[in-house]
Amino acid sequence: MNLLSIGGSDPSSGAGIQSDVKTFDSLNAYGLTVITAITGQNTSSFGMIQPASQKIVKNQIDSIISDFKIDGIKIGMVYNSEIIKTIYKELKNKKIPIVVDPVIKSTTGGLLIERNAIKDFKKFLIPLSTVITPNKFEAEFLSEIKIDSKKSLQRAAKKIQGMGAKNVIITGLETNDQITDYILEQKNQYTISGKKILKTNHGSGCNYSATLLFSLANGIHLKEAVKFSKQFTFNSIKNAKKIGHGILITQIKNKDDIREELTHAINEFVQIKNIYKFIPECQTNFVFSKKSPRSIKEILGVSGRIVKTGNSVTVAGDLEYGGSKHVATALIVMNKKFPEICSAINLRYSEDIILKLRKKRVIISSYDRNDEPKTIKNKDRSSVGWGIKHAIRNLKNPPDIIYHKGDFGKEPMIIVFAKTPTSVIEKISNLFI
Ligand code: PXL
Repeated sequence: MNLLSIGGSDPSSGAGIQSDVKTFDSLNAYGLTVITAITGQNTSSFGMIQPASQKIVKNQIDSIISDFKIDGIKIGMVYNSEIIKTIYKELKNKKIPIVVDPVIKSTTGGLLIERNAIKDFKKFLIPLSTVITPNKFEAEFLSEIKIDSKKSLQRAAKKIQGMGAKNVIITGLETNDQITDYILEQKNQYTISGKKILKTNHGSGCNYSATLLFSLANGIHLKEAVKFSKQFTFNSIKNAKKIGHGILITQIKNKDDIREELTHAINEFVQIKNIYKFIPECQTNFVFSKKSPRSIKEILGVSGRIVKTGNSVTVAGDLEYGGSKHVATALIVMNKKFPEICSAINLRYSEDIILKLRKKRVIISSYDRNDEPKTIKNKDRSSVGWGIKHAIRNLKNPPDIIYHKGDFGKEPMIIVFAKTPTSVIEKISNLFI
């Protein structure tokens, strides 16, 4: 997914396009940027603004839209009328989600739009917006309505919608211990509240609108998109850090290293020569766990499994926490005794492969499903848990491989265990191929 942020450069990387690139990247979207203005600012004060010329704004947009398929656009700082009109001309026929974040003032006091550009902002940019995300101050400024009651809040949102925005979200309304967003859709209005977190910060508004764009570009309904953005922004404020001498900068720590490594390892796995020969009838799952998983919900796996398609192997589904049942259950049991083991994959059993493995320096264990107590057999998924527990009961070191030879109606199976998906791939390449 490619997302474009049109906005100002903030050299502290707390807000503006730098912040948006970080947010998009953390969500595995590719971030493109068009710079409307260069600001000089840090966490204590706001310095100069140098707007970009109309020509270079147009050229940046042309360069990007002629090359990339863009899935969504966020518009932040636009500064002057020339830039506003240029953006309008370039984007007026676009049929993708556009989130307009009407930034007016920075937390450190800089004016992010010229006063005499407000009229054109309303005339040209608000009508482009799928969603506009003013905070209370920005909503009051745009609507010229003081928000001090539910009625005035609704009137302000309605007035902004009347300027041409499809949906309006007035963000960050503070009540006792909650922070509430008011959402006005075309035929629907509601509020979404979350825990309040009081930390003066630089970046939360940008984090919110950038994640909102990400969700909308993924086709997620506005209500769910707002919930996601609120949670993401809450976390970014909770993790905010004092990086400069002034106010805190929000931190995006949404990067899922587990997902990244498993994705990479699965890509390697499907490319191993002749690997299709090791995919069992019930197909393969490849899992990677968070530290000390308490349930399979903390273990990432392929929801639709890795399947054999002729002489090749394809990933049929998405990576999801809870996406694997059996291999994940096996891993939980293994991880309880050997906490360093966090990844596993199931492969097709054959006597030949076990004979071959026995000649190598690996720890192999097995279990016999015929030894399994009846009470366990009748319970779904407890078989594999029992089997692994049984197979490792006398081991001092973690095994590389556990197999069983099947049972009536149950396919025999091999499970390869390792600390990480990368070392699972290493084991498969060294031992099986
Ligand atoms: O958070 C609003 C914002 C957007 N864009 C730029 C900014 C700021 C706030 O400082 O500097 C460039």
